[in-house]
Amino acid sequence: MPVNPGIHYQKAEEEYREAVTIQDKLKALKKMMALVPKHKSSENLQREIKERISRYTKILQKEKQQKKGKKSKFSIKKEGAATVVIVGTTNSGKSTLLSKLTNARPEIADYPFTTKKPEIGTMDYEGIKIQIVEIPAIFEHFEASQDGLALMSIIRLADLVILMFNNEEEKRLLRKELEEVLGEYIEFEKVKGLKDLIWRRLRLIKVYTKVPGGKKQFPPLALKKGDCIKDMAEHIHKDFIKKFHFARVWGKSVKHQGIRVNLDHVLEDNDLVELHMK
Ligand SMILES: Nc1nc2c(ncn2[C@@H]2O[C@H](COP(=O)(O)OP(=O)(O)OP(=O)(O)O)[C@@H](O)[C@H]2O)c(=O)[nH]1
Ligand SMILES: [Mg+2]
Repeated sequence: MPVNPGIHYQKAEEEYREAVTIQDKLKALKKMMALVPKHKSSENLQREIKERISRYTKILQKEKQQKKGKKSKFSIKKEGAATVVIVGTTNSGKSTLLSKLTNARPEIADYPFTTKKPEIGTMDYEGIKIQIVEIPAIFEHFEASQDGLALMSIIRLADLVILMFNNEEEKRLLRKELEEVLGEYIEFEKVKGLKDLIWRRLRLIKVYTKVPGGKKQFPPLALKKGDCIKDMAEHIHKDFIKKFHFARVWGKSVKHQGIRVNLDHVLEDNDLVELHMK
């Protein structure tokens, strides 16, 4: 069946072609999206419109950010195997925790709102680097505050959030303020083994490699749970798959230690992989 989008659609398309500003282009595209027939033969067209909408929306957002100067102010370059963000109310011990987990030395003081910008540190977990970021304290109507949006977007991009608060009321405040951006999170408790908990909740595994006759390499590689040897490829070398012959694996993922496996073998935490290349 040919795509027969109708007169209103055609008008919207004309508007789109004639639009000069990005705002007008987006407006017309959204009209086109609403008017395009939603059947199978127009799937390509629908996809094309969607892609254009997303492209123009991104440009617009970028422009807005640049105008407000927010991007340069707080954008954080993700580094390491994952990014964990410490978020909480004031004086809940965020900076204290950051300085315990990482090499960062943020100011720690008993007056409120000591931390005024994101503080960044690196946690070493058995050779794997994990980025940890402390966000300035959350308060009521946070998103509408001066740096609210920029800081919220850092929280949104986190692989894991550690929530810190002094009492139940503050916990409720955090839940409410962060509703839109909170993905994976843990509530901080003074427990030993926080580093291990972070590692487990990030759902990462560390895998050691060696060459035949060689020693176990350090540091290990950080992979996602469920990753196989093929997924290791991008962490090692782009020619890896082409040159791969077979591997031998020691660890939890194999019944028989040192057994030969192929690219699709799924790895587990602490596995040792001996790579045999062509
Ligand atoms: N008693 C006690 N005091 C703590 C603990 N953790 C932090 N403090 C104290 O609480 C105060 C605030 O600690 P920070 O680590 O600066 O807290 P924060 O959440 O970063 O605070 P802001 O950046 O100001 O929002 C300091 O005086 C710390 O010494 C703790 O576990 N026990
Ligand atoms: Mg602080």
